[in-house]
Amino acid sequence: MKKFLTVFLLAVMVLALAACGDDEGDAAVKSDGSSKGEVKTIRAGLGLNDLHPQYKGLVKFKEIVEEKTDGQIIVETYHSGQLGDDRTMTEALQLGSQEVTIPSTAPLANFVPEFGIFDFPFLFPTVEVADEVLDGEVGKKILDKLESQNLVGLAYWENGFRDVTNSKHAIATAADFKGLKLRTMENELHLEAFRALGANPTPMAFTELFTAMQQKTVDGQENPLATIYLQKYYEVQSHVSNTNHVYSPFVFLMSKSFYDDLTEEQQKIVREAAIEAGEYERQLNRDANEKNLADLQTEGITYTEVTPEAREEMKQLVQPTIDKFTEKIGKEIVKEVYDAIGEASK
Ligand code: KDG
Repeated sequence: MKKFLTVFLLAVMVLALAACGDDEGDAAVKSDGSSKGEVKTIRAGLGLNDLHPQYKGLVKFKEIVEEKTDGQIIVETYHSGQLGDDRTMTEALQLGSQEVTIPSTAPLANFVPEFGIFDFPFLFPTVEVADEVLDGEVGKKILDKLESQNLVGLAYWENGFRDVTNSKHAIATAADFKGLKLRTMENELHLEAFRALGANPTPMAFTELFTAMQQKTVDGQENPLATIYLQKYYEVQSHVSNTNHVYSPFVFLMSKSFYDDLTEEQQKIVREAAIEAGEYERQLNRDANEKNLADLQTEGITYTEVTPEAREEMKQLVQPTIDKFTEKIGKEIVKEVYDAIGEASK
């Protein structure tokens, strides 16, 4: 009986230790009782809500990764800024206290300035050209620069062409921006470009935006139509215009310390899953953007068309800002991006 008790107690201790795991992950047991090995958890956070194509893309990433790793990597998904905003989540990845986030390139330019190029107003003519350039050589070259920041860039996803909304009046030409208090992303180039258009821009985290519009701290903001509709900005904004002033990419980021700890096979799985889920997200996003202008009008928002001539005037006004940031970021890499756009546009 004593021997049985000793064996029983030892077994309980071993099981308890296995359940505690270590910092790296926990050992999991397959249904047949054999061990799956160490289980790693990815905490993935977004600023947008769970209706947005970005979140649906993240769920797709989760499904692919959990299936292909046979549950050795678990993905926990968080939306609506539950884990923080783009900047704070990117910092958490650097520290290793979060594993994945998918910010816009604009706040990421504060970590790797070259991402700022993609936020040059009126840079990409179409989404197809954007795909080709971002997924091509120069896009990859800029992703690789994240490594020095303790980050790994696995893929570009799509936020989309951004449009302006506000609660004051219709925006048809550059003159209509005059004095408008506009929230921008936390990015110097965005701030200067809107100042050049005559607006009064203020940088703010996405997570604070709805309340700022509701409390009228700002008159307006700019985001793709899918975001404007799915985040219900029509409840606090009355006008939208198709300014299409910038194509905004998302970057699928992983903490470098987490990525380095994965096996080679797992690294391949997460990389391919980020790309596959990104293709899915881009398509959903394009479908949403096409549909959501009508949805916004149904909700009572007034739509104002920006003519090509009016857009041309906006382009002229922001050109000095583009020239300034070309110098700041580096003429060579900017030229590489322009050359790639030229090639992709043929
Ligand atoms: O999940 C992404 C959002 O946090 C953010 O990037 C959305 O475009 C955005 C903005 O305006 O901040």
